[in-house]
Amino acid sequence: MTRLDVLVIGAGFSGLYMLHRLRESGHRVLAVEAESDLGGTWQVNRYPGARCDIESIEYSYSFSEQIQQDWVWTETMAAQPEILAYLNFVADRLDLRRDIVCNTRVVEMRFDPGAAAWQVGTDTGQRFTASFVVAASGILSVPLQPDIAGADSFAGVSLQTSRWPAEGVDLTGKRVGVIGTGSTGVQLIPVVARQAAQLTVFQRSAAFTLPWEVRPIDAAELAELKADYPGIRAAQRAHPVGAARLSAFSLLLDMLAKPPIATASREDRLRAIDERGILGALDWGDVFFDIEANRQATELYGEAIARIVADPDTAAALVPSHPFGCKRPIIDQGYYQSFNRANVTLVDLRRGPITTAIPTGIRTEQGDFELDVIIYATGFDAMTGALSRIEVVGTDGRTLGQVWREDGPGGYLGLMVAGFPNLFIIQAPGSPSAATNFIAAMEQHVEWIGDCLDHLRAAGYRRIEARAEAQRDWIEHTAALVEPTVLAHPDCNSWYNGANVPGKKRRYLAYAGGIPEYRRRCDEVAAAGYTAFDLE
Ligand code: NA7
Repeated sequence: MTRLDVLVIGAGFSGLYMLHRLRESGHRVLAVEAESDLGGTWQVNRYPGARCDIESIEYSYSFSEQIQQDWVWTETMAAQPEILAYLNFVADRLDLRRDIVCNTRVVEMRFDPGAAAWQVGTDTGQRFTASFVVAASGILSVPLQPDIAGADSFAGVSLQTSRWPAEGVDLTGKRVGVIGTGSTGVQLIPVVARQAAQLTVFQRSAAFTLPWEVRPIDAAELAELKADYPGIRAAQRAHPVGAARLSAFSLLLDMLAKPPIATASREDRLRAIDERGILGALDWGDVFFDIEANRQATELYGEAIARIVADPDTAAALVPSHPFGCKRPIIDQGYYQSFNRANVTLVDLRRGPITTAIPTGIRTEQGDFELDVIIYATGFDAMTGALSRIEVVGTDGRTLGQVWREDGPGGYLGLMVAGFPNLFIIQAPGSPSAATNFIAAMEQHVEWIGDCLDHLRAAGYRRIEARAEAQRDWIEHTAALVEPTVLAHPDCNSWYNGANVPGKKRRYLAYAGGIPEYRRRCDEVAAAGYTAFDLE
């Protein structure tokens, strides 16, 4: 049994910074990591084309001037290998590895009220007693098993994007099927199209994508950026989505200030797509609040796709049927162009779904498709998935998974859940997390939790717990923020509101009020001595 002040679950972006922050202020802390190495999301999502959709200069730690000056980004939006290399660089620079236990998965946690501590069990048999636990287990870390009958009967190779083999996979000469056209599928498809002999894309929901060039950063530009880091970080900190430069979110937010489509003439609309292609189709101020405006923008989007995709049936099938803005728009690199290749076929599952996997491929109501490889890009049990798979037993005997299943996903400030004292969750439901630059939101969480734990130690408190009433108010407040937007539309089904997981209670999972406002509210609670929580 190892006795700790704080146990951190996970050694991805959040866990690494949490470990560092707590070690700096003298807490006895260890991080346990289920994978064989650190990196979290960027360790396991090694699929071809994996890349961040936020500029690296902002999708990176801001807490160390030395690290941001010393690290060299080579592209505007880094690909997975570069981000993983960056995390390894940070871990080495801060000497974090000595306090990370890899290949160890937390499987159970029980709160012992007498000791005011968590008893933690792992799959290796190693046990910990920790006064506090910080779950940095990731918001998109549990891949969803697709509900396709007979999946195991497929005789070829089955791959999951978020568990891609570290040694890579050669798809040359192969007949490949990709299931899923979310962010992952849209990144993967153009790359696989260039490699495979044949690519069949199985699309259940078409995606809105915003084409954007990812380009190399040369030494001169990087030097300029580095000289301006104070300005870049200040702008980022003041920005609602924590990314003032280009990102899928900032594109969306910038649209709010644009003229409405509802009153735009046919000429204005056509000019928009003449000049800016599919970006121009969506760039209107009213699409986020007015469903009819949204429908008109989608129609224009369809026209813009038809200018890129040569086959009219394929072009029509690529037009989404859900409102724009209710899923994270995807930054794409030649996605639509891929469908002009002779070796790429789109199967629109709205015309007839997959019925089963068969030894030779995929059977749909439209016919059979012979494949050597099936790639599942079918998403995640987001936000609540990782902790629901650990038996986290709280004070009323229910597990956290059970509480979220029965009462709906939630937490006070998106940081703690009533009934689970001394457990902090980085990016719990109700935190800005998924609606923002994850790294900016995560840094705020780590710093707030670090300050809170320092305070509890200094003031002699051994137990902190969210109050049920405060949590209820917070959940109502977060729901009210999205009520007037397309995010609340019944056709908005995605991991953002749990609709992608059968049985998950539907609730928008992120805080949509922006990081600065969120920070202000969290700081207010801290300045008042954390008395919004029950302290003992
Ligand atoms: P997403 O965005 O949840 O996308 C998953 C895709 O997989 C989506 O197109 C789903 O269609 C599709 N899907 C899921 N199950 C099936 C089955 N059974 N049959 C056919 N198609 C299916 O996950 P991503 O990994 O792409 O992106 C997650 C986040 O990672 C992203 O938002 C970024 O923040 C980074 P559906 O829409 O459910 O009809």
